[in-house]
Amino acid sequence: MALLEIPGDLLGAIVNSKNVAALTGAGVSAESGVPTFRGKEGLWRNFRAEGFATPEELATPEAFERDPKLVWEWYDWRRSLIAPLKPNPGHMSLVGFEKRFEQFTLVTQNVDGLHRLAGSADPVEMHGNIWYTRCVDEGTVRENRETPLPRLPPLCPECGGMVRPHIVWFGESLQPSILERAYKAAEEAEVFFIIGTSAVVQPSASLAGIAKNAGAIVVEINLESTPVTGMVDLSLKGPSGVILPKLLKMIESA
Ligand code: BJW
Repeated sequence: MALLEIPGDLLGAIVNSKNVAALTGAGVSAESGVPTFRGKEGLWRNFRAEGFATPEELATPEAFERDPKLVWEWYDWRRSLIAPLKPNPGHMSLVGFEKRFEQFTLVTQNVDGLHRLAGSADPVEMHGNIWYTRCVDEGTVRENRETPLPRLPPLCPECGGMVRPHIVWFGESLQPSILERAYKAAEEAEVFFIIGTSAVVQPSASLAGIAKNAGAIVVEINLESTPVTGMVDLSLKGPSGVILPKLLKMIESA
């Protein structure tokens, strides 16, 4: 296996780090078959919903208020698409990082649950999880893996009210405890990886800058350049399912 081109002093610093964090995005799950959001094959470009000017509008509380059935149809379709998919070597390598470093925090924007399925112990899921629902009236969060769902929108088994996907939509605040964990990981990391994300959605995209300002080495893994590429210490261009296993091997054998 051809190794990655990483300056020796940088590799040495990564190898000797005790506290490491990673932020992942849709690109990490792309090689498992989960569509990304942006780009020409992305969900936003290829999904059209009647009555909505742009598909992004579907991921808003206003859309759910206006047409909960339509929003749930979109999620039901995505759940059915994701259900049979398996973690790829990128997800598996991040489990390896967790074992290799004394402290490793995995922060993800992904809602597909593939990091957990791979074996990552406690990923910080910034945007929620597609396999959980939340009662609109009571706020109770429940795991629900049924695909397809027998009734859209699904109802709360306790109060009979409507449930929504346990996902953070545009304009909604992230859960404070989740945000706190993500900021802490970025502030305390000696090395911060930003992997497979277009780095345009806030507040997630700000984590790399927070880590950099706090003195971390920032390493980006992506197929292409993003708004953070100019400030990273190392940019590794390529599929994360190929780059991460190589990186893990280099770290383990250094
Ligand atoms: C590969 C690869 C391979 C491909 N290997 N790489 C400050 C400034 C401006 C706006 C805001 C701001 N603060 C907040 C906002 C508003 C908004 C926002 O950020 N908007 C921007 C788009 C402009 N943010 C919010 O509303 C957030 N809430 C919030 O901040 O509340 C407080 C507040 C509200 C309003 C104003 C101010 C403050 C909530 C954001 C929730 C985002 N939710 C979504 C949808 C969830 C729905 C669902 O999944 O069903 O989460 S948006 C969507 O984007 C999804 C993703 O998690 C997120 C990030 O996408 P990601 O992961 O980066 O995917 P892509 O597709 O964009 O990129 C894939 C990348 O992978 C590409 O770079 C490829 O090259 C790469 N790739 N294959 C490696 N094999």
